[in-house]
Amino acid sequence: MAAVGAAVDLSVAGGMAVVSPVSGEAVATLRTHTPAEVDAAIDVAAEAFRAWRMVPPPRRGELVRLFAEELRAAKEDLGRMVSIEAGKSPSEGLGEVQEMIDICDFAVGLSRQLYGLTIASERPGHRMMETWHPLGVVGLITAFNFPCAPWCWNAALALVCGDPVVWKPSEKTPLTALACQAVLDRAIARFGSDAPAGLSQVLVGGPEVGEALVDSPKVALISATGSTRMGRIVGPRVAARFGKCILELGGNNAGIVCPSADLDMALRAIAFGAMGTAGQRCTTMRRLFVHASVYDTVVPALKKAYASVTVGNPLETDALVGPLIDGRAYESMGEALEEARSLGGTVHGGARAEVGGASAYYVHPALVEMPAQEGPVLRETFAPILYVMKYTDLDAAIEAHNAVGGGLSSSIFTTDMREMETFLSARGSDCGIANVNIGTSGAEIGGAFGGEKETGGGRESGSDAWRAYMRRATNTINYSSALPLAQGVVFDIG
Ligand code: UN1
Repeated sequence: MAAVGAAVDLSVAGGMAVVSPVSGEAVATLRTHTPAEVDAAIDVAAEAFRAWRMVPPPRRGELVRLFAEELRAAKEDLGRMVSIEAGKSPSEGLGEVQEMIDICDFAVGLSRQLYGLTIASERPGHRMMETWHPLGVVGLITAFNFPCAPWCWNAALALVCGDPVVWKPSEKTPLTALACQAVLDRAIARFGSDAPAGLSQVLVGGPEVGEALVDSPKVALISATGSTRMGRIVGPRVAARFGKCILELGGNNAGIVCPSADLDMALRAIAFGAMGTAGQRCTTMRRLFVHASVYDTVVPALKKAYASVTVGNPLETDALVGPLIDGRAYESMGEALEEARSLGGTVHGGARAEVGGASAYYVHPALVEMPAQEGPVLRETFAPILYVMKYTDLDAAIEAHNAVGGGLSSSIFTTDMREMETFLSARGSDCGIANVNIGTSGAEIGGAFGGEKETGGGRESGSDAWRAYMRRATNTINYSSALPLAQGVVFDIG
C-alpha cells in the first residue's frame, strides 16, 4: 500500500505545486501519478479486496482501532498540516483530526454490528435472512476545505465493511492526504500480515485521476465530496456504468431567528456558523431569516460581531477567520457582493484584510442585508458572506428557506415548541441536517452526514451510512423435508 504513496517525490521540478493559502506561496512540488500508475493502483486495490473481504469484520475493526491510536499520537502534527494546506485555524485543524478519531471509534463498534435481518418466510420450513457482504473497491474524491476528515469518515467505514480505499485528494491539499496515509501505514504495520497490500492508497494528480476512478468498473463505490458542479459530472458517469455513488456536495444553508429566540445563543451560533473557516464549509450558514420584531436587535449585534472578528494567519494566531483558499475564491466573493449591491443589498464588511503577502487572500467577512432572496443569495459562494432577510410569517420563511438548492444543513432559533416542531416536521426544513438552537456547522460524526437536495442524497459517516459500503443478499434456506410442488415436471434423481 505504501508503494504508490512512496512514489511521490516531494521536490520534483515541473510537478504539481502545493500552495499554502496562509502565505500564497508554494510549500512543495509533487510528482503526479501517471495514468498507468492510477490503473495499477486500482488493480492492486481490487486484489486487496479479495483478501480483505474474508477477514472477519471485528478483526477489520482492530485495524481501525489501531489507526485511531496512531491518529491520537499524530493529532498535533496533522492538525498543523491542515492549517498549512487549507488555512484553517489551529482549533479547526485539530477539530478535523478529532472527527477522524471519532469516526474510527464509531467504526470499531460498528465492526461488530453489521447486522442483517432475519425475515419471517411465508413458506413452511423456510427461513429467510439478510446478509451484508463487503462491496468492493471504494474510490474517494475529497475537497480542499476538509482535507482529511471526509476521507476518514469514508475510509473507517469502508475498512470495517471489508472494502479497500483509493483516495484522490484535492490538488490543493495532497500533503495532508499523504500524511494521513503515513499514519494509517503505521497502524497497518502494527496490525499484521492479514492486511493485504493496497488496502489504502493515495493518488496525487488532477481531474484525470478522479476520472479514472469514476470510470473504472473495478471501483464499486465512488464517494465524492465537493461542489455541485463536480457532482453533476461524477454522478451520471458513475450511473452510466451502474456503479454506486455517495455525493456530498454544496450547501446553501440558512438559519431562522424567531421572536422567542435566546438571542445571545443565536448570535454566537450564527457568528461561528457564518464566519468560521472563512465561510468555506459546506455547512457554513449563508442565509439568515430574522423575524421583524427582533431584526433591529439582531442585525446591529451581528454588525458589531462582524466588525470585531479577528482575521489572521492561522499558523501564528487563533483568529476565527483565516485565509480564503486562493485568488479565485476572492474574486467570486467580490462578484457576489457586487451583484448583491446591484439588487439593493446593503453590504457591511467584505473588504480584503491586510494579512499575508500579495498572493494570500484574507477578507473581512461580509454581512449583507437583502430586500429579497434573489441573485447570489440563491447560490453557494464559498466565502464568508451572510445574507440577512426580514420575515413576518414563519410558514413563508420556511418556504423561502427551502427555495434553494443544497438542502444540506439548517437551523431554527426559538424557544417556542410549535415553531420548533413545525421546522422539524414534514413541512419544515428540507435539509439533511435540521437543528434547533445551534448553528448549521459542526455536525457530529454520529449522525449520517449529507444533504437531501442537489447532493444525490448521499450520506457518509454515522447512523446507518455503513450500508452504502456493503452489498445486501437475501438468503432463503429450506430446511423442510417436504418436496416442493413442481406441477407437470417429473424429476428422476435415481
Ligand atoms: C464540509 O464542510 O465539507 O459540520 C464538511 C461541519 C463539519 C463537516 C463539514 N463537521 O461543519
